[in-house]
Amino acid sequence: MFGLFSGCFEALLRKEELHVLLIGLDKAGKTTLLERLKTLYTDLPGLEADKVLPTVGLNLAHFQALGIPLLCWDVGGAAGLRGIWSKYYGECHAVVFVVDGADRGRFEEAKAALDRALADPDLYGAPLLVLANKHDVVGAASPADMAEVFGLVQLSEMRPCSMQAVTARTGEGVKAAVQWLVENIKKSQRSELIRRRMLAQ
Ligand code: G3D
Ligand code: MG
Repeated sequence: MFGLFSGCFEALLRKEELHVLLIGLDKAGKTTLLERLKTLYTDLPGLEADKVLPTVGLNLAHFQALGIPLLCWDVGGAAGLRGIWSKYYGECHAVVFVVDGADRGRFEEAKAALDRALADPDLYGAPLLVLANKHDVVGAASPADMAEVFGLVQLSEMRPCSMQAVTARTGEGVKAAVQWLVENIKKSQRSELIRRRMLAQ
């Protein structure tokens, strides 16, 4: 019986576009990551890293990964733009929080921004993937050290969480990160919550 339900749920997910919200401080590498996702998963290559401009509004990427259609929202991360993040919380299936792993001087600011976001009830239960970006930079913090700084063990009491190292510029680690996202969104009850909320509108 469970197999039948989970099969139906899987079929529904295949039709529905899943929403992933990319947030993090400015210069963490969110837009570079978004463009890398386009290059890895679509026929139209994204912009190369040296063509990416600071984000003021919103950038989007639609693509299919592991048979599931995904829509990524990349929202500006400068201090004056972070208030916009919450507009996307209610409809996102998962959050990707991008951190510049080489910029230890901003870890505290990044952790505070992440904690503020996760305290919003509209993100209830949303799987969280923290990406330690710029892993190519010599001296970048290891994902284990960053998991400690960002309190991943405590965060995982409230939601599925993972910390993974990536290099958005080259794409290293990005496919493994997307796989974690898709698998955890599939397992999450949040998808059902969002579906009900959308049907009620
Ligand atoms: P944001 O969208 O989070 O604000 P951007 O960040 O994607 O605009 O990237 C900010 C800077 O970080 C860019 O450099 C970009 O090339 C760089 N960057 C992004 N990802 C990586 C990475 O994986 N490795 C390294 N070494 N740099 C990366 P500039 O020089 O344009 O500011
Ligand atoms: Mg940007």
